[in-house]
Amino acid sequence: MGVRKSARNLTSGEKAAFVAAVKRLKAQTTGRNYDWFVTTHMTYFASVGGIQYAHRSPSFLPWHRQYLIEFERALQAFDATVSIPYWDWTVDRSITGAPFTADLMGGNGSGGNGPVTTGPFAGSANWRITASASSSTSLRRAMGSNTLPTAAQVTSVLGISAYDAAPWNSSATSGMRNRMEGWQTPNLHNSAHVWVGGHMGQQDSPNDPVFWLHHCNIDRLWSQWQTRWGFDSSRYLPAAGTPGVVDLNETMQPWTGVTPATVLDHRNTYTYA
Ligand SMILES: [Cu+2]
Repeated sequence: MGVRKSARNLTSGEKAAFVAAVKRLKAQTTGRNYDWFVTTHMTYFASVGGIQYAHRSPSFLPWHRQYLIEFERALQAFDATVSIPYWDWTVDRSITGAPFTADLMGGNGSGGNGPVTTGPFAGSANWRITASASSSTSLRRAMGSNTLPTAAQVTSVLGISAYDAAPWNSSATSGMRNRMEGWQTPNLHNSAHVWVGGHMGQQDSPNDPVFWLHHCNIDRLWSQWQTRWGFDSSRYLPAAGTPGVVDLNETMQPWTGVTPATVLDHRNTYTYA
């Protein structure tokens, strides 16, 4: 079972292993390769068949949990020691600190919204973007245009006992999920996408490998919320009969046999250090 660690605590060997596995998945030309993950995120960015799976809906958290599990399994097929690290942006708040170092994610883009110039993903020769919402073939970042969420803001969101609330979308004014996703103050998940900028601000955001570290942290915060309020199925809403969203026992596309209920308890698959 994998243990997901903070990016700031990875050894240089663990950083190199993670980067190498990501690059091997990117180089894979068939099957569920890196670009499959990017295009899947683009497809499910909006509603599919009238259902909001990945965003602006209760299944934001379980959909991305399954998405990260699949990505992590794909990396582990190359190197069984690899787990996705998390970026705790309440602690690591600098453009030049972890995880934006030359031995992991690399740093900022040049100019306003330009190509990343340092690290393993700098320039299209090292990391060519092919499945994209824009024409750039180089990874772009424009970091620091807003303020990252604080530890106090995280604490406030984790203290909300209700998982989600009607109308079950980006307009929900109560419940934990919409604050965690970021359409209600304090806008946790969305704020960090905006703070990195560039590709991270677009629907093809998984083109930036820091996407996985950010979503790993969001999943970790959900796990902390579950540790406090419960991992059982009563801690997901809505339960049944809700149009346009994924109820507790409804399938989450593009997977088969995967529902919010099947991913609620992750503790036999991975844990957080
Ligand atoms: Cu995201």
